[in-house]
Order: sequence, then structure tokens, then C-alpha cells
Amino acid sequence: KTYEDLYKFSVNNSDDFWGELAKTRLDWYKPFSQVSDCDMNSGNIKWFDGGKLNVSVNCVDRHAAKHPDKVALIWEKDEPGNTEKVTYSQLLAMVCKISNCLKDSGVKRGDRVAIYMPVSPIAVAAMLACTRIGAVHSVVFAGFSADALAQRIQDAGVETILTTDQGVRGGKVIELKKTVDAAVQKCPSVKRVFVSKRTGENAPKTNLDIDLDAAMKTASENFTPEVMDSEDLLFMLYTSGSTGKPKGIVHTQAGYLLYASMTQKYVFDYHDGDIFGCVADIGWITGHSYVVYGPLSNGATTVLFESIPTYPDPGRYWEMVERLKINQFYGAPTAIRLLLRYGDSFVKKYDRSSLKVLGSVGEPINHEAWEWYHNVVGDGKCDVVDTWWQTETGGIAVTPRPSGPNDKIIPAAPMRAFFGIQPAILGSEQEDLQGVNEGALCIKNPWPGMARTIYGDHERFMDTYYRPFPGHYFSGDGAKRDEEGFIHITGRMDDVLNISGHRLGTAEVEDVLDEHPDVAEAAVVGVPHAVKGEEAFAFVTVKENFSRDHETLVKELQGLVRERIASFAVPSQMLVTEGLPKTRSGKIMRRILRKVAAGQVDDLGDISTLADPTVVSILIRDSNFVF
Ligand code: 6R9
Repeated sequence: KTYEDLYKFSVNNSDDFWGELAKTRLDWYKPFSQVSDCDMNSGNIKWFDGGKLNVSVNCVDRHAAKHPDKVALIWEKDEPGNTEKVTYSQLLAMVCKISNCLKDSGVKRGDRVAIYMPVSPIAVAAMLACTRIGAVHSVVFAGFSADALAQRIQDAGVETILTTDQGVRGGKVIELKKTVDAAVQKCPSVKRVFVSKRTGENAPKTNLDIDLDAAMKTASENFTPEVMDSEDLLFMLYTSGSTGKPKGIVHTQAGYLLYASMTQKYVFDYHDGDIFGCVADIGWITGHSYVVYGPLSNGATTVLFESIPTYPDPGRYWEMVERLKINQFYGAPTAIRLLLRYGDSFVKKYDRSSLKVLGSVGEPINHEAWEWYHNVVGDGKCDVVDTWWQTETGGIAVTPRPSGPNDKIIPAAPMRAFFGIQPAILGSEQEDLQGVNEGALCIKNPWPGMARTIYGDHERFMDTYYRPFPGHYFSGDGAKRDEEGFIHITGRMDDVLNISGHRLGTAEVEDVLDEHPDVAEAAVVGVPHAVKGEEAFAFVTVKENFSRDHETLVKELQGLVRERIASFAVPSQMLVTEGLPKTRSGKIMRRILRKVAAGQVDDLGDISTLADPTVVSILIRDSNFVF
């Protein structure tokens, strides 16, 4: 059968397709009674109902039984060449030990557990231990501030946190335990903080601390896995939306795992024995699906990259590719754009002949970066797969591969739907646009990896994803279809920025800026940036009695954003002005602000609907004083 036949079968006979795969690719305690039971109008979604399984068994035990000495994890620590390997049998022992520690301290099935750790075997084992005991993990990126961590702890009612004393990235120490302690101050729900050693420097201690390494030393290497239902919660992961409050996206056991497993294998043409190198942080969905669950469910060797692309120099990725003989490399366009600026020599001095597939994820990849990735990094020999997907889709949804062996790949577009996915481009009248067209990127049919809800807020889930285009999942992205039917992504349609692949709601930053006692109103827009893709540009108006200098205020505001959210969220430019452009109904006209931010003040477009057109000349005058 051809690829086209198989794709058609997967969408026309979805239950047969996914049912057969679930039976053969996952290990079950009890078979499921129904493949899918999904209603995209009510948002009630069930896959493999009635089935019972355990995710850690599927990711570890079954491989440890077959090939105990196969390497599961290669930890590429911050210092280059400093790797640690963990075999499947060692990983199983670690997972069981942590499971025992969690259970002994009172963590139960269904409890939410926060993980605030660097990319490391202990973090992966902690995630898997949660799945083994049936707890729901919420991994929080270890670059988020104490306030951002506290917000996520409170929203999920977290009682248990796992962290390390410190982290190290690019040679710099990150005070993880200190940050956790500051967050816990605001979170009375927290009962215990497990701390593992990363640097061994003197991290602060509190009476909630449990020394994880010491507890693991005496813990048993056996732990009977909890028998989970297919639709029990597996994990939640916070991501930004268009309001100030991040959303706890919920994924469940069987559907998510099968989808991560299938996409890891077929998008990257993964074969037994390959070394899979996804350089994402485990704090993002890419780390969940393609550092942890996808590769491990397939019994692969997966690389855990703790460092940054330019440490100790811009050859880091390729030196690592040579040394670890990586076969599939999966990274972000922002890193590719950064590295190409340093020229080809940092790439060419390393042997990259092991590489077969190069993946891109997180944001649109521009043509220059795509060509460089293909021609220089891959020597023109590797497939470059620009993969489009989201925290909400669980795994890759639109991607050039899999496809027929002679099917072409065009630069800088995700092109084709993955098996079982029927993308649709919808217009402003909610019509399904056919042929060459541009509109809202939706998915018409349910798939196993789709998110089930927003933790504690199913109404927001429905409002965001299912009500804008009834009967469809709405991604929030725009897309166009070309003459050959291939899909291109045009970018977000909502107020969500993408800064170096990090999703950030403009409203999140505005909320923080508004908190400052001198700020009357704030509006944040995105401006294009050559390396980061986008940057945040903030406009603020001050209260009437404000008389201090603007530069000091801007510094204070930047500090506030760093403290409340994270460094990547700090607006790179700010303008303190006297008024924001608004419509008569009081809506801020972001379109105008985007133009001012981009320096295109001669081309503001239609300003006839402004309540007070004089604001525009004030903005233009003030735009000479951007900090
Ligand atoms: C996996 C991940 C999702 C948003 C998504 C879109 C953007 C991701 C992309 C892409 C163009 C690609 N995005 N991949 N845009 N081309 N190949 O990144 O998840 O952090 O939830 O971000 O990222 O805008 O809606 P997440």
C-alpha cells in the first residue's frame, strides 16, 4: 500500500487504524472496549475507554525486560563531553525508587506533583515515577520565576514538589531551590519538597525538604505499578493563552502515549538502535513528547540536553552530534537562526554523517534558516521536517514526513497531515475553505493525542478551542493552502507571542505591568526579531502625578516582569507615552501599536475609528524615546 492509501485509511477508518495500533503498540492490563467516543461539540473526548494500562510500564519495564542493558538516556550535561548513560534496567530501578519515596511520603494516585528540575535523568525518572503511582505531573520550566511557579502550584493544588539544589546552563548557576522556597511561601498547599543534588553547593533548606538522593538509597527497586484507566489524567502542562492566566492543558494516559509514540517513530523514521536527539527542555511539550514519552515508549535511546546551543561555542550541537552519533536531531528555528550567524565553520569541523533526519519545531522556520539547516548542517542529505503542533495537540500534527519515498519536501512548510489528522482552513464565516486559500487552521476530527481539558476550567477549554468554529478544533494559528494542497503556517491569530519558541500571552505581560503603582495602562505587542522570531514591545501610560524619569520606570518594569514571569518575557523595548490608541468602544487598537513598534509610523492604515486621533501624533512624537 502507498502512503496515500494508508493516510486515507487512517482518516476514513479512524477507529480501525488507531484501535489496531493501540492493541499492538501498547501493553495493556485489560483491553479497551471502545476505540473512540468523542464529541467535538461538547468537548467530551474518550479514547480506548475501558482499557487499563500503566505508562511507566510501557516506557520502561517492557524494554528493560527485553534489553536491560540498552541505553535509555544519554545525559549530555552542561559541560561538553560530560555525559552519563542510564540503561533501561537502571532507569527502571530509579523510577521504582522514586515511586517508593513518593508513596511513602503520602503521595497518592490522582495527586498533582510539580517538577521543577533541569533536563536530567532524575527529572525524567520523576515524571515516570508519577505515572507509575498514578499521580499527575506538572513540569514547570526551570527558567520560570518563583511567582510563575507559585501560580502553577496554586492552580493545580500541588502538595508535592521535586527540584534540585541548583541548575547549570551555559556555565551559569540557576538557583532552583531558592526559587522553589520563595514560591512555597505563597503556597500553603505544599506539604513536601524533594530535593536532589545537581551541584552540591549549599542550597537553602526548609522543614518541608526531603533529601531525594538519600531517600532513594534505601528505597526498594521494586514497585507494583498502579493500574490506570485510559482516560485518567497523565499530566498537565501550563501554556500561554490570550488572557493573563496560563492554562493547565490536560493530557490523559493511553491516547497521548500512543500518539507520541507513533509520531516519534514515523515523522523521524526512527529505527531500533538509532540515537534520538531532541534538544528541547522537558519543561515544554516538545520535551514531554520527544525527549521522554515518544522515544521511551519505542524503546529508543534518547538524549537529554542540559546546555544551550552556544556553550562553550556555537559548535556545541554538532560536536555533540559527532560524539554521540545522533541520527535524528530535533531543535528550534530560533537556535538555527542564531547559529547560522556564526558561519559554517562551526558546523563543518564536525562529522555529521550519522544524521538522517533534521526536525524543526516551535515557530515558523524562515527560508534562510531552512536552507542552512538542510544544506550546511545536513549536507543536503537529510530530510528536514518542519513539524507543526502544539501543547494541545499532544504530538506532531502537520509534517512533511511520513510520506511516500519519492514525495518531495518543500522548504519551510509543514505541508502534510499526520495519519489520522484532517486539517481544515476555515474562513471568517466559519466556512471550510477549499483550494488555494488562507484562514484559521482547524482540525476536523478527533485524534488520540488531543488535549482533554484545561485543568479546572472546561468552559475556557470550550471557548478557546471548540466554540470559535463549531465541530472543529481551532488551533489559534492561521494557515494557507498552496496550489499543490500543501499547508503553510502564517502565525498566531490571537494575542499570543512566540519569543524564541516560547509561547507568551501579551495579556500576561500587561497584567504584570499594570501592577506597578505608577502605571495607568499597558499594552504589549510583538515585533519581528531576526533571531528570536518575535520580541515583546510594551507601551505604558503613567498616572497623572508621575514625575520620575522614564528610564528608571522602564528598569523597574523590566525587573517586575522578570520576577513575576521569566527573563524571556521581559519586553525588549518600552515606550512611556501619554495615551493609547483606542476605538470608541474602548478597545486598544493593537494594529496601530504594532506599526509604531515596528517603526512604520508613516503607514498606520485606517485610523478613522479612533476615539481620539490626536493620540497618534503623540505616539509618533514619543516613538523617538523608546527604551
Ligand atoms: C510544539 C510547540 C505552539 C505554537 C503553535 C504555533 C507555533 C509550533 C510550528 C509553529 C509554525 C511550526 N508553532 N510549531 N509555527 N511552524 N512548525 O511548539 O508547542 O509551545 O504549545 O506552541 O507554536 O503558533 O500554535 P507550544
